[in-house]
Amino acid sequence: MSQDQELQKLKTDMLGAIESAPDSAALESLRTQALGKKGKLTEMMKSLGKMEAQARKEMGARLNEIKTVLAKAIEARGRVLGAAALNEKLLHEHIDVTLSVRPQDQGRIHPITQTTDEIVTIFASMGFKVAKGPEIETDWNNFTALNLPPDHPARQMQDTFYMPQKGDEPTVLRTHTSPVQIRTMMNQKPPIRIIAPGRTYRCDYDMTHTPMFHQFEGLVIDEKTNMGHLKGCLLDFMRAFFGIDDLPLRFRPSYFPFTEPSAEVDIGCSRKDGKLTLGNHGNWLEVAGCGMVNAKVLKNCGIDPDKYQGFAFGTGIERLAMLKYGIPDLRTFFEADMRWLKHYGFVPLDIPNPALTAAD
Ligand code: 2U9
Repeated sequence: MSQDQELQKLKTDMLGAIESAPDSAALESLRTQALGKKGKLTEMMKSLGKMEAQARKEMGARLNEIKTVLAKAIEARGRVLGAAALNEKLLHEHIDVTLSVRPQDQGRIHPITQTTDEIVTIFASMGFKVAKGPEIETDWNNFTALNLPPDHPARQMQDTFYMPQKGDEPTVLRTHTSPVQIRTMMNQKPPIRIIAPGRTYRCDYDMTHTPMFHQFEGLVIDEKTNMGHLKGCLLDFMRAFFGIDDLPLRFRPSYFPFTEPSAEVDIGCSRKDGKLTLGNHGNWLEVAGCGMVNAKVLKNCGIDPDKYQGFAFGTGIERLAMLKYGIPDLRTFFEADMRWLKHYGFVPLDIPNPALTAAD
């Protein structure tokens, strides 16, 4: 048999086998035989190098033509087999819509997850985006950029978990989510409107502090953003989150290195017989801190403070969850006690989420 006849036979045989391949496994094996690295055609391609120029050109073209024909045939057969397999599946599979739902007592949504979802939902409805960042941060992102001076108490070993050096720079477990805003300002141009929820770490453990806790902070930067916008934003949020339409909110002057001016945020409450009730009842409860972003912080992040200004705020997620859902002890959040989770956790799919309706 001449080489040409041999090639013709190979093509005819392979085409026949491909067209009658009974299933996709058989087709795959034919693909390897025909086109794979150890396949017949590849082998023949390898021997082209030893041929004379003219013969190599002719043989190369012929082999390529056969390769294309076989690849097309494999693809066509694949489509036919795929459609047949799907038809077969549709014929024999069916969904029993009368089946009852899976038992709902297997697992709970942790109150921190639920509360974070509620917070994000409300801020999303106000046009905020969620921003995230690493929990191991550089000393610069966590402290220096935020105008926290080297001798600030927050920087001391007994307050912050220091991590091994990264090159020249010390790293820390972030003590707040503020570095997320630093990163955002360094990488994006205003207008900026973000919230940053996440885990934060401080060397602390008692009735009201755990070494790991959750915060969310917000940041808005634009040309004319002012403190009135900040107060309106927090008022709308607190009312939506707690589901209390006339919940009062007030600012008390305060000091933070990263904001100027700064304020503590209080909401209305009553403390009758030692019982705390939120609402318009004449008493006040501190729930957050806030202020206009310090011009020095804007400058540190490459934003021109003569053109842009904005506000920031921060609060603890556990604190908001405890107030909203009547959870008395912070430490129980992280004890992984199934009885606690069954009591305070949320059933997946069953979404008793006032934030969803209050924010509409
Ligand atoms: C940038 C600029 C300013 C975020 C702010 C607070 C005030 C605040 C605490 C509340 C309770 C943290 O969980 S807590 O201990 N936070 O009082 N946070 S202003 O200000 C920023 C953040 C980032 C770049």
